[in-house]
Amino acid sequence: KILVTGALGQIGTELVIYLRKLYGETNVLATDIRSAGMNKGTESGPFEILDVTDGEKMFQIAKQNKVDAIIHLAAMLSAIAEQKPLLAWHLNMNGLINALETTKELGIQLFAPSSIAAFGSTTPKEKTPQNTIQRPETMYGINKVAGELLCDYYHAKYGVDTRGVRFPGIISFMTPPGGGTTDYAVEIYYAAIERGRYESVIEKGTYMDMMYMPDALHSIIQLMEANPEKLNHRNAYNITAMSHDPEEIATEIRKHIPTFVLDYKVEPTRQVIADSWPNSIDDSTAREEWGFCAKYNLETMTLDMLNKIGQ
Ligand code: VAH
Repeated sequence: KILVTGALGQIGTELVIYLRKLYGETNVLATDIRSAGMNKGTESGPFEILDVTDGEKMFQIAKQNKVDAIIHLAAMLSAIAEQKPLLAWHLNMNGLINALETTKELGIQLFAPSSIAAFGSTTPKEKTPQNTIQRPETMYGINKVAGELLCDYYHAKYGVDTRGVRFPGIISFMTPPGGGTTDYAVEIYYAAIERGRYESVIEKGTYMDMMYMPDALHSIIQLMEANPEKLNHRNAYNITAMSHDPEEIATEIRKHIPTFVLDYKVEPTRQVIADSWPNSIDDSTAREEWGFCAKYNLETMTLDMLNKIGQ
C-alpha cells in the first residue's frame, strides 16, 4: 500500500491515477492538505487530509493503513519559495523530516524527489554530472540539497530505503504546476490553444531540462522497484528527457499552429532562478544503475500536449 503526499499537485494528481492502475485502487492512499473535491483522479479511491508538517498525523495515517511506501510530493516550488522562504523551509524541511521519521519507525520505503534546482551558478552548466558542486542560491534549491543529504543520512544511519530523482521541469496537461520556474513550459501550450500567442516570463535562449509527465511517472515506479544492490547513489539521481529554450518550444508548436506568436515579458525573479540552473544535465548514472530512459522528446510531447489540451 502506497501513501502519496501532495496528491492534488501537478505530479501527485497523475501519479495517483497511474499507481491505482498499476497496484489497484485501494492500495493507493492519496493525501493532501486540502480536500480532494472533484479533483480529477482522486474522486475514486482512498483519500485523507494530511498536512505533512504534522508528523504525528502522518505517522498515524501510515501506521493505521499499513503503508509499505511513502511517495512524498508535498512541497512548495521554487518561484513561490522565493516569495515565502521561511514558509518554504517549514513545509519543505519539516514535511521531509516527518516522512523520514515515519518511514524509519515503520521500516518502509521512501521516495522523496529532488530537482535540477539542487544545482547553482557554480555548478557546471553543460551535461551537469551526477556528482558535482551543489551551491544553489534559492531557498527551494537549499531545501532540495538538504533533502538529498537527509535522505542519504537516514539510509546510512538507520537503513531506511530512501530513493529520489532530481526532476527537471515537468510538462503535463492534467493539473497546472504550482509556482515553479519551469511552469512557463506548461503555460505556453495552453496559451497556444486558447489564444494563439504567449508572453514568456523566461528569456529567449534560457535552456532548462524538461520531461513529459508519463516519463516522470514511470521513473518513480522504475526507481522504487529497482534492485537496491545496484543503487550506489539513491538521493538523488539526475534524470532528463530534453533541454530547450522558449524559442525551440514555440517552433515545435508552430508545426501544428503556424500562426502561433511568442512574445517575451521576462519576470526578473524567475529569470534569476532559471539562469542559476543547469542548461542540460547528464543522466548516465540513472541509466546505468536502474535503466532510466525517457521516451518522449519535444516533438512527441508537443503533439500529445496540443492534442490533449485541444480536447
Ligand atoms: C520548479 N517545477 O520549477 C519545479 C522543478 C526543476 C523545476 O523543481 O520549481
